[in-house]
Parts: sequence; structure tokens; C-alpha cells
Amino acid sequence: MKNIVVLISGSGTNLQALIDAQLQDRLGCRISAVISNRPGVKGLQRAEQAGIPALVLDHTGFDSREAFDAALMTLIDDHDPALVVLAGFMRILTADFTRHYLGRMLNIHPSLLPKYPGLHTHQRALDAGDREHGATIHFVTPELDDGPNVIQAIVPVIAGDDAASLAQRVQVQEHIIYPQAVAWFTSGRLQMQDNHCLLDGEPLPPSGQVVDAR
Ligand code: NHR
Ligand code: GAR
Repeated sequence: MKNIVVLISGSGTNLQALIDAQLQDRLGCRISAVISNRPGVKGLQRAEQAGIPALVLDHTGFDSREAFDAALMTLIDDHDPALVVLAGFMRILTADFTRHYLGRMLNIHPSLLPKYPGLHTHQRALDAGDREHGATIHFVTPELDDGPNVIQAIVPVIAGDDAASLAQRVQVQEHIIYPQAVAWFTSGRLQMQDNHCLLDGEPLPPSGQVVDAR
């Protein structure tokens, strides 16, 4: 069974979806460690509850992004993971770090990339008057939220939505598509090649596989 390492910064509901999938034999791999850059977050409790080593590497203890990323790389590589999974991880990673894990690191981003890279995506979609929004799983490359898309889930924006209600609708889909993408990767079905995704050897469209939840 392959190992994966999950990086978090907060509540860890996506981590929980991965843990649940592992318990139901839907993940095809073993979460061998969870690492948070913030101490005391709920995601760490979720890991402990599941008997998964829960580690903290507090970024505030480092002088530079380079020094933090170097320490993080060492901690991750102790577990020799086949895949690194960013699940609500909120620190921008250096180019060196992303190159070290190129083709073996996934992120979930709460927008229909290439729309709204960066932060505050739900409010930005509302402010733009978008009628649809969603989440994207992508391979991580040095450019922020720019790697090739694996899966994209689309949800409706509903009259009266605020950022919180919209985020909640998006997260329901996040918890479905992330275990799916991880299972594809760890079973060998999904690869990144020349900045494109291949599923069963066939290129995915630029959107990635689309889950239409409108
Ligand atoms: N790093 C690289 N190089 N490439 C990506 O695609 C990355 C990445 C690091 C994180 C997740 C990401 C997202 O999905 C991610 C993708 C944090 C920020 C951010 O601005 C932006 C994007 C993402 C995560 N972080 C602030 C920083 O200065 C801190 C914000 C905070 O701590 O609340 O690092 O959106
Ligand atoms: C998720 O909605 C994820 O898409 C988003 O943060 C939330 C984390 O929730 N990620 C980002 O915004 C990355 N910048 P969780 O901790 O409950 O999984």
C-alpha cells in the first residue's frame, strides 16, 4: 500500500473526507502523516482520532519561506510518500519545494480555475455576479494555482448566497472529488506529463474531469 502525506492549516474537513475514504477502502493508499503549519487546529485532532501521526511545523518559527520549506520537505520525506496532498494548506510554497514534488503533489482550490487563483474566492465570485462557482483539484506547479486540472466540480450560485453559504455548497463537492483524485493517482490511473493530466493514458481537457453539480 502506498503512503501519502496530507498538509493542512485548519479545520480539515477535506482531510476528514480522505480519512473516511481510507476507512471505507476507497482511497487506495494509507495516510501516513498529517502536517499542519498551525498548532492547535481541528484537523490535527481529526488525524489523532484516526490514529494517524499528527505533526506541527509552525511557520512562525522560521526566518524565511526557504527555511520553512526545507524543514517541511525533510519532515515529509521521512514518510517516503507517493503523493503529497494539500488540503486547506494556506502557505505559498517556494519554487524549489514545488519542483521537488512535481507530478506528485495535489491541491484543492475553491474556485473554477483558472478563475480566481489566490484567496477570498467565494466573495470574488459573488462580487463578479457569477452564476456558477466550484472547486478544482490540480497538480501543484511553481506558479500559484496554475498546475493542470484533474477534476473540477461546478455548483450553482443561488440568490441570497453569501460567501459562507456558497463555500458550504462548494465544500460538499470538495469532499467528493478529492478522495476520487487521490484514488486515481495512487492506483496509477492519473499522471502529470508535460504540464498536462493523463487519466488512463488519455489527456484530460483543460478543465479536468467535470462534475456538474448544478
Ligand atoms: N504554492 C505554489 N507554489 N503553487 C501552488 O499552486 C500552491 C502553493 C501553495 C499553496 C494552495 C492555495 C490555494 O489553493 C497552494 C497552492 C495560500 C495562499 C496565500 O496567499 C494562496 C493560495 C493557496 C494557499 N497564503 C498566504 C501566504 O503568504 C498566507 C495566508 C494565510 O496564512 O492565511 O503564504 O488557494
Ligand atoms: C477548503 O474549502 C479548500 O478548498 C480551501 O480551504 C478550505 C479548507 O477547508 N483551500 C484554500 O482556500 C487554499 N488556499 P478544510 O480545512 O476544512 O479542508
